Amino acid sequence: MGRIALIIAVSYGTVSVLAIVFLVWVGVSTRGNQPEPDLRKIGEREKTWFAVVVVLLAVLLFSTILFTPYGRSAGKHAQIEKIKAIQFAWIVPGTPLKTGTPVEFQLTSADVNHGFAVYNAGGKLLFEVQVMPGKTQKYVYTFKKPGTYTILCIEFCGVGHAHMQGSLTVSA
Ligand SMILES: [Cu+2]
Repeated sequence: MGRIALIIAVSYGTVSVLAIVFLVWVGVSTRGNQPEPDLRKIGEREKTWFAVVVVLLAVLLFSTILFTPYGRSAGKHAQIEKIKAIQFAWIVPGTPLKTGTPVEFQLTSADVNHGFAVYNAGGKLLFEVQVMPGKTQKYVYTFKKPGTYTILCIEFCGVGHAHMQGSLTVSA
């Protein structure tokens, strides 16, 4: 498991455990014969829980927001790969790509929305980026292993969508 996946898993796991504890507490505290509720006390409790939820959401947001893949800088030694999507093909310039150095994909579309998805030789999806007409979509990815990677379109873009394939060759 990567570092980012671990951070996200721990964050969501923590919030899930707290949510379960809260639900059990609500279940236990509302069981049986209850005396007339003290509305002022309930109001205070609601305010406390509201604050707790806001704090938890803020912690979840700020502990994960820096790990979103967009806006990443590739650095000055980046390899640039300009790929164009058309109905129904990927136009790949075939720049020799190397492992260990960030690749900045600059993706454009000549017609409609496409989904640029890159898979390794084992068929595992590595990443996916939306490609929109009229915009250059950038995405930075560093390949760790040499080999041939498959590009598929995973945004339905018309009758020939299923044939929209390409490949990238990465050497060590
Ligand atoms: Cu498509």
